[in-house]
Amino acid sequence: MKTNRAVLGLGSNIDPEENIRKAIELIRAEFSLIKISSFVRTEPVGFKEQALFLNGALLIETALDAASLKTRLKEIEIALGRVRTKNKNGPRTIDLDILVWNGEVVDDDVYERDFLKSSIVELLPGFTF
Ligand code: PH2
Ligand code: MG
Repeated sequence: MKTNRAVLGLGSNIDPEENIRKAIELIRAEFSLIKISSFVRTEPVGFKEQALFLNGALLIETALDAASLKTRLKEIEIALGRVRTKNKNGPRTIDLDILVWNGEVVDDDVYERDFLKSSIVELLPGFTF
Protein backbone atom coordinates (compact mmCIF):
# COMPACT_ATOMS: atom_id res chain seq x y z
CA MET A 1 0.00 0.00 0.00
CA LYS A 2 1.27 3.50 -0.81
CA THR A 3 2.39 5.52 2.16
CA ASN A 4 1.75 9.24 2.15
CA ARG A 5 3.69 11.75 4.26
CA ALA A 6 1.85 14.70 5.65
CA VAL A 7 2.60 17.64 7.91
CA LEU A 8 -0.43 18.39 10.06
CA GLY A 9 -0.82 21.83 11.63
CA LEU A 10 -2.33 21.90 15.14
CA GLY A 11 -3.78 25.01 16.73
CA SER A 12 -5.86 25.71 19.82
CA ASN A 13 -6.80 28.68 21.96
CA ILE A 14 -9.34 27.06 24.31
CA ASP A 15 -7.61 25.05 27.06
CA PRO A 16 -4.78 24.69 24.53
CA GLU A 17 -2.23 22.53 26.42
CA GLU A 18 -4.89 19.93 27.22
CA ASN A 19 -6.46 19.93 23.75
CA ILE A 20 -3.12 19.75 21.92
CA ARG A 21 -2.07 16.88 24.18
CA LYS A 22 -5.31 14.98 23.51
CA ALA A 23 -5.07 15.59 19.76
CA ILE A 24 -1.52 14.23 19.64
CA GLU A 25 -2.63 11.11 21.54
CA LEU A 26 -5.54 10.48 19.14
CA ILE A 27 -3.29 10.99 16.11
CA ARG A 28 -0.58 8.75 17.57
CA ALA A 29 -3.19 6.00 18.11
CA GLU A 30 -4.03 5.66 14.43
CA PHE A 31 -1.20 7.12 12.36
CA SER A 32 2.49 6.57 12.17
CA LEU A 33 3.76 9.61 14.05
CA ILE A 34 7.26 10.42 12.79
CA LYS A 35 8.09 13.73 14.46
CA ILE A 36 6.56 16.46 16.65
CA SER A 37 7.58 20.13 16.22
CA SER A 38 7.89 22.63 19.03
CA PHE A 39 4.64 24.28 20.10
CA VAL A 40 4.64 28.04 20.44
CA ARG A 41 2.29 30.78 21.64
CA THR A 42 1.11 32.91 18.73
CA GLU A 43 -0.90 36.11 18.41
CA PRO A 44 -4.35 35.45 16.94
CA VAL A 45 -4.43 35.99 13.18
CA GLY A 46 -7.57 37.50 11.62
CA PHE A 47 -9.95 38.08 14.54
CA LYS A 48 -7.81 39.73 17.25
CA GLU A 49 -10.13 39.82 20.30
CA GLN A 50 -9.40 36.31 21.49
CA ALA A 51 -6.82 34.38 23.51
CA LEU A 52 -3.34 33.54 22.23
CA PHE A 53 -3.03 30.30 20.27
CA LEU A 54 -0.74 27.36 20.84
CA ASN A 55 0.51 26.23 17.42
CA GLY A 56 2.76 23.45 16.18
CA ALA A 57 2.81 20.57 13.71
CA LEU A 58 3.24 16.81 13.35
CA LEU A 59 4.89 14.75 10.61
CA ILE A 60 2.87 11.58 9.98
CA GLU A 61 2.67 8.72 7.52
CA THR A 62 -0.66 7.32 6.41
CA ALA A 63 -2.14 4.97 3.83
CA LEU A 64 -5.21 7.24 3.62
CA ASP A 65 -5.58 9.54 0.62
CA ALA A 66 -5.71 13.29 1.29
CA ALA A 67 -9.52 13.55 1.19
CA SER A 68 -9.99 10.65 3.63
CA LEU A 69 -7.34 12.07 5.96
CA LYS A 70 -9.12 15.43 5.93
CA THR A 71 -12.42 13.75 6.82
CA ARG A 72 -10.76 11.82 9.63
CA LEU A 73 -9.14 14.98 11.02
CA LYS A 74 -12.56 16.68 11.07
CA GLU A 75 -13.93 13.75 13.08
CA ILE A 76 -11.07 14.05 15.56
CA GLU A 77 -11.79 17.81 15.88
CA ILE A 78 -15.41 17.00 16.70
CA ALA A 79 -14.36 14.30 19.20
CA LEU A 80 -12.32 17.00 20.96
CA GLY A 81 -15.36 19.24 21.26
CA ARG A 82 -14.84 21.53 18.28
CA VAL A 83 -17.91 23.60 17.56
CA ARG A 84 -17.84 25.42 14.21
CA THR A 85 -19.12 28.98 14.35
CA LYS A 86 -19.70 31.62 11.66
CA ASN A 87 -16.40 33.25 12.63
CA LYS A 88 -13.85 31.25 10.61
CA ASN A 89 -11.05 32.87 12.63
CA GLY A 90 -12.68 32.59 16.06
CA PRO A 91 -11.69 30.59 19.19
CA ARG A 92 -11.35 26.82 18.81
CA THR A 93 -10.59 23.82 21.00
CA ILE A 94 -8.56 22.28 18.19
CA ASP A 95 -7.83 22.91 14.53
CA LEU A 96 -6.19 20.17 12.48
CA ASP A 97 -5.05 21.13 8.99
CA ILE A 98 -3.05 19.31 6.33
CA LEU A 99 -0.23 21.77 5.58
CA VAL A 100 2.09 19.65 3.41
CA TRP A 101 1.16 16.56 1.43
CA ASN A 102 4.00 14.45 0.00
CA GLY A 103 6.30 17.46 -0.12
CA GLU A 104 3.79 19.94 -1.50
CA VAL A 105 2.19 22.85 0.41
CA VAL A 106 -1.59 22.33 0.29
CA ASP A 107 -2.78 25.10 2.62
CA ASP A 108 -2.34 28.74 1.56
CA ASP A 109 -2.28 29.86 5.22
CA VAL A 110 1.32 28.55 5.20
CA TYR A 111 2.40 31.48 3.00
CA GLU A 112 0.86 34.00 5.39
CA ARG A 113 1.80 32.63 8.79
CA ASP A 114 5.48 32.45 9.71
CA PHE A 115 4.80 30.10 12.63
CA LEU A 116 3.46 27.50 10.14
CA LYS A 117 6.59 27.84 7.99
CA SER A 118 8.81 27.43 11.07
CA SER A 119 7.01 24.25 12.14
CA ILE A 120 7.34 22.77 8.65
CA VAL A 121 11.07 23.51 8.44
CA GLU A 122 11.55 21.98 11.88
CA LEU A 123 9.90 18.74 10.66
CA LEU A 124 11.34 18.80 7.13
CA PRO A 125 14.77 20.49 7.35
CA GLY A 126 15.69 22.30 4.14
CA PHE A 127 12.09 22.52 2.96
CA THR A 128 11.65 25.39 0.48
CA PHE A 129 8.40 27.29 -0.08
N1 PH2 B 1 -6.10 29.77 13.11
C1 PH2 B 1 -7.08 30.43 12.55
C2 PH2 B 1 -7.28 31.86 12.77
N2 PH2 B 1 -6.26 32.49 13.51
N3 PH2 B 1 -4.30 32.48 14.75
C3 PH2 B 1 -3.28 31.80 15.27
N4 PH2 B 1 -2.34 32.44 15.96
N5 PH2 B 1 -3.13 30.45 15.11
C4 PH2 B 1 -4.06 29.74 14.41
O1 PH2 B 1 -3.91 28.50 14.28
C5 PH2 B 1 -5.15 30.41 13.83
C6 PH2 B 1 -5.24 31.81 14.04
C7 PH2 B 1 -8.02 29.74 11.66
O2 PH2 B 1 -7.48 28.66 11.05
MG1 MG C 1 -6.27 26.55 10.55
